[in-house]
Amino acid sequence: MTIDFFPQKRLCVLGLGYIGLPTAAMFATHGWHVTGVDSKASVVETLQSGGLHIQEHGLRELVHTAISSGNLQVSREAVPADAFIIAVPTPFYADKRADMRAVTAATQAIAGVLQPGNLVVLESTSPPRTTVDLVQPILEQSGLRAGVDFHLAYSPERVLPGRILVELVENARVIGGVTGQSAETGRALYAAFVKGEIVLTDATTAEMVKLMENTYRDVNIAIANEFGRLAERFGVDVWEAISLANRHPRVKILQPGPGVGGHCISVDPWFLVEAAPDLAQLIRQARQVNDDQPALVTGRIRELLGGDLAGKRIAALGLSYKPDVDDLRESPAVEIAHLLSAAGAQVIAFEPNKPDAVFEGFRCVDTIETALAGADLIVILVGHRVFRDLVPARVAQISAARQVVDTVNLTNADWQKAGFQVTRLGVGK
Ligand code: SAJ
Repeated sequence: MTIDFFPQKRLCVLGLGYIGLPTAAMFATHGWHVTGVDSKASVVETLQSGGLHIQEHGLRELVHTAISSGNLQVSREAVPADAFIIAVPTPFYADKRADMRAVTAATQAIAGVLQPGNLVVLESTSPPRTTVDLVQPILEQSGLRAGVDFHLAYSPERVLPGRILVELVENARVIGGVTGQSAETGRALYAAFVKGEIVLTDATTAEMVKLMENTYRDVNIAIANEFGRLAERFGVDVWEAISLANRHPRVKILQPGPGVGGHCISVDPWFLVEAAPDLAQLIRQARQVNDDQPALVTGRIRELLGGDLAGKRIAALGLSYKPDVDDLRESPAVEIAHLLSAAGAQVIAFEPNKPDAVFEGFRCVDTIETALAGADLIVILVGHRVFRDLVPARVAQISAARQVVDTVNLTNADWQKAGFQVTRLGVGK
């Protein structure tokens, strides 16, 4: 006999960002009646009027299908449901402490409508013990007890921006319950569309798993960046050296670059540092190495331009935090543009996935031609596909600049042939 955990299949998803919206739309197209909740009026209005406030491959169609079927409704208020998913952001304060205000507010909203038998799942990346020490007590203010009257679990999202809809379905999903029954109820929820393995554990282990995954990647990128610095000192091309080292059957070095951005990998390791500063020393050091990359790139450009950036016109190609996404959060490319302009350079930036981006301190333009024309130096900050497809001879016609700084190793010998002097990050002379 199979137990019907959710007879009415009513789900309320709090937070309609890069994770919450795809998740809500996915459930809505798999038989659930979903209310998506966002505290921002602009997000709710945009979605209600058929628009989309974020870009992600395939998301527009999925959200359209979900809303037009009537299975996805959007609101500013949490509503009673069988299950709740919290997918709000957990940024950090200037001193790197986790800012849990959005999680707290979402949890309070759920506490106001919680009913016996409900399931609440926290998906937001959070410091260890958040589910049991922060979320559970707030929900229990309803008078109901976690693991007894309602189910409570933590399930980390692990999808890669750019591949969210594929990975939501295919990735293995970890569900950590405050009790075994809470975890089992979580499995019954996500089984609606998850094809990857669903693995059950306790809530704090699940939180730790998420933080370990992103920290592991951050530390590995840090060592790639440090190898880049060493390669420059020893006259080595780090990109070639990494590719050769990776022929070893047990070595898989990641790629150096202008720094680590996005809302996850550059943020999450701090949650471990904050929770145990005496223990998380390697993690803190790796964060520092990655955070120093933008200043390092800015320093290289200054050297190439004779030690003074004042009045120099620099075309900055790419602003997003990684290739082929429109997300500019915590982007090292944006930081480099700011650092260059703070040093007196006139930065003209072009981000093909967000041509209407606006920043104080430097100018953004909506065509690559406008960015290139009149530049003294071109810096490639993001390995976008469109930049890989650039024809150097054509760039040489548009721009008088003959200096190119490539932070992501996308240039090839054709750039030199077209007359450019190319400086690749991590390549020593
Ligand atoms: N980066 C490098 N070198 C590399 C790989 C990445 O410099 O070799 C940089 C990127 O350019 C970017 C940053 O790191 O600035 C992060 O990019 P990413 O593609 O590594 O990761 P995210 O932040 O887009 O997504 C990560 C993923 N986590 C892991 O791969 C362990 C994703 O699975 C998570 O769901 C996501 O964080 C999240 O939301 O936590």
